Amino acid sequence: MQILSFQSAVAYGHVGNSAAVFPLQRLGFDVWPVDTVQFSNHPGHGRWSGGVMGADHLNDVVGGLEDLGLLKSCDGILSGYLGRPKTGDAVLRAASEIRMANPKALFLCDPVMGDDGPGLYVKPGIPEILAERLVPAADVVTPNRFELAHLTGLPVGNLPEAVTAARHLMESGPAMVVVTSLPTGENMVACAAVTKDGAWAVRTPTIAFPTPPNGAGDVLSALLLGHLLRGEDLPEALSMAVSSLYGILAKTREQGRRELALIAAQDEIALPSRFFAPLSI
Ligand code: PXL
Repeated sequence: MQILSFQSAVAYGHVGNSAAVFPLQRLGFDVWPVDTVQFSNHPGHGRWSGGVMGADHLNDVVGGLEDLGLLKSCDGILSGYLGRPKTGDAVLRAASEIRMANPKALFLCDPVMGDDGPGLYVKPGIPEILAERLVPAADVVTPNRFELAHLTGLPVGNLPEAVTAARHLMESGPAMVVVTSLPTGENMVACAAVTKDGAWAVRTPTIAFPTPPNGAGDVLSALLLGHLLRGEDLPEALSMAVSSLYGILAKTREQGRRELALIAAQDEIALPSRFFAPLSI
């Protein structure tokens, strides 16, 4: 199975495509990364260099895949950090081409725009293109708590509020919403999965870091798409993705790393050592 992935790339560390590609490969997928930016490292390190890819360049790359007739053979499309609003056009063009050839292809859009703490961290215009065009076109969206509140204008402080806001977001198009980074009680964090048929939560202990690694959300959305494409239902797919991510974070903490220990923890991707089950909520 083949997945086209539009995300950032960093030379050092693991965010965007540099966080998503390897886990999907480890699950057995062929991944075609289209890099929306190329940075030296994640901006969270304080300094970085590199730049954002132009819309013409991205359209050119997508056009090259189209010319060879390759998009027809994609089973999934993943989008994350966009870099600039126009990047959304290249993603939508590829998604509609893939869908025409393969109506069963899944489009997972991670509406990357901000988080608690930093607030909105993307260029002006990106939240709008995500809300108005990419989220409505996607089958699955994976906002964090902050992003869901921003997209819906609703409070998202706990699981019931997350389910209500997710159902509101589903009215714009996506059939599945996964909300990440929900605080639930003492030293626990939850993800919620919502469809029209039900809602589930997967809870894990919080792992405390001196400086939390970036890219955990990018690994989660990649693994979620991978498990959905393997044919798992949403709650099972989320449970596997969260369990693998927990194993990766635990290894990262154990090794005292600032960047995700993706390679060292690769067996957690294939078979998580601790399994967190989905509970109906
Ligand atoms: O993890 C999301 C992400 C991906 N890529 C880049 C980022 C961020 C979040 O800040 O800056 C370049």
